[in-house]
Amino acid sequence: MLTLISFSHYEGMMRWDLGSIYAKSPLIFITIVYHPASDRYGLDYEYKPINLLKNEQSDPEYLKINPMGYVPALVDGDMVLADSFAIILYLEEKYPKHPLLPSDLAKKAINFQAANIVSSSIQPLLRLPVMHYIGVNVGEDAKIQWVHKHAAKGFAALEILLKDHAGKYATGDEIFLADVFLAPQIIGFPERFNFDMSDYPLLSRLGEAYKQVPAIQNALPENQPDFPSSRYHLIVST
Ligand SMILES: N[C@@H](CCC(=O)N[C@@H](CS)C(=O)NCC(=O)O)C(=O)O
Repeated sequence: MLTLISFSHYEGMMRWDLGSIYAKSPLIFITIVYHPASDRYGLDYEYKPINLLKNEQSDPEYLKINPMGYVPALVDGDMVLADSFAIILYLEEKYPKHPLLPSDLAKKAINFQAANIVSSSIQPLLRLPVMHYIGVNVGEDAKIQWVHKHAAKGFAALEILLKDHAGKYATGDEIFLADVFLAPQIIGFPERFNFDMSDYPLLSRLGEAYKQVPAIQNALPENQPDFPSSRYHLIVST
């Protein structure tokens, strides 16, 4: 049995409801790929939420799993692995039945590049500690400007990169690695951050296509076991 350790949706969504800026977790990268309800990528796993707002990622027990103190992490028997990219590539080789990387070398390279734009050049800049630092040292208003600036830069690069490769999805008519990283970055982002997507027609179209994919629907925060049943209760309880 695989154990996936990732952030608690309960706390993550609580912050969104309260209007704070919160970047969507790489957790969703993994759940999209390996959600048990997904026909294509289904793998059974146990899910252990980590409460980031209670700083559980810095708990000494968790630091034994990932000394970086980030989620997600994966435990597979004796194998302990952290970082979405490493986890996905590990599972890709261990369970090659439904590959997320195309065999065509050029297409594979585009997938790596697009996934890396999200995981290295967008997501880390929108992380909770970065937002916290900006809020404290620059000002609350600067957070949204920061998010817009760095999302716009990454989104513009993705539009150019994918324009000659996209089909129904980022690099053709099948879901590949690039889509697994793009979906969580695009879905919900414009609403959450009041971000105008009109300069990014390709990404907008991909976002709509992703929302129709059952595995992606299953991976949305509201479909996770720790998502609160009542947002009202959630807000009051804070
Ligand atoms: N490169 C890592 C980044 C992981 C990451 O940024 N995780 C965030 C959640 S979105 C986290 O654990 N934040 C806790 C913290 O910053 O203290 C990956 O892709 O897995």
